[in-house]
Amino acid sequence: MSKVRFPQVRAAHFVAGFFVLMLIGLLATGCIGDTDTPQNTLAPEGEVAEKQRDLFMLAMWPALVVMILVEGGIVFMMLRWRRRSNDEMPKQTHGNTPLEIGWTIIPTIIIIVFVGIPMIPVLFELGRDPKADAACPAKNLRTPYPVDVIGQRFTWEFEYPEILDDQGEPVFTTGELHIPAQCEIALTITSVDVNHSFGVPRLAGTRDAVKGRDNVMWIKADHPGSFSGQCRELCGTGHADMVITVIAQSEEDFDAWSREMAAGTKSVPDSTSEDTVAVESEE
Ligand SMILES: [Cu+2]
Repeated sequence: MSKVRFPQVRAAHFVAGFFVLMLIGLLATGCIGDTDTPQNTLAPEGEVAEKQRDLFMLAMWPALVVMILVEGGIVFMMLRWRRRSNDEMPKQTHGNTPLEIGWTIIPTIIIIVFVGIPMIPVLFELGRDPKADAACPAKNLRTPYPVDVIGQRFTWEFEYPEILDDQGEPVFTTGELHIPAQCEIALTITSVDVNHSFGVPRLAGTRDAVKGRDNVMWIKADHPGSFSGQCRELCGTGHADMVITVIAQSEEDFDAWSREMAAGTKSVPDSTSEDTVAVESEE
């Protein structure tokens, strides 16, 4: 009887396998590395995002090799030693201590040496406090250039302690963060209501905005341009509207913008609404 059913079972397996492969293919299209998408983490344009991308690659390539070896081994063994029609029961074995110790210790050593140890200095560099930046081309600016980031339902407000208006108060923008390009920026991130998360993928990973807490992170844009981001912590009905546009400006442009803001001749919030795809340079 099983001989009659066998081809049908096989066909069903083939169809199921085919659909699983199609589904994986469909899902994989979401990973297409189109570098023109504005929030592509894998196309960094700032030092922090570059280091984070490198960390990701450092973990991903060994993981890919392991996956191919393990999955390849499983498929090979399934095919090589599958049950053929009327095979007798094969010899039964239970455990192999030297093998098990070997495949526990060797991969652990490989991961510690090739992934763990190289990651440690990068993690400390990413997590360090913002520091003065001798490479910043705008010599008249204090570095790290400080900006306070305040998340609130459903906008981002950016306060510039270095730019004071005629009342001596720091100026602010909403939705748009202006920074000098190629200079280290010290962001102090907080919230006035629920938790939010500040994230501009081409410049850096995310940092939570939590009421009553100041979370500090440093960012640096490689060149003048516009970089898009958004709140990455579901914070309510207007969450999707909490977009961020970072405008990195050349020394002269940032200086001119700062003076306009201080003089109150620049409308607040800033009205620039060009596309937020990162551009090579914006003069
Ligand atoms: Cu939010």
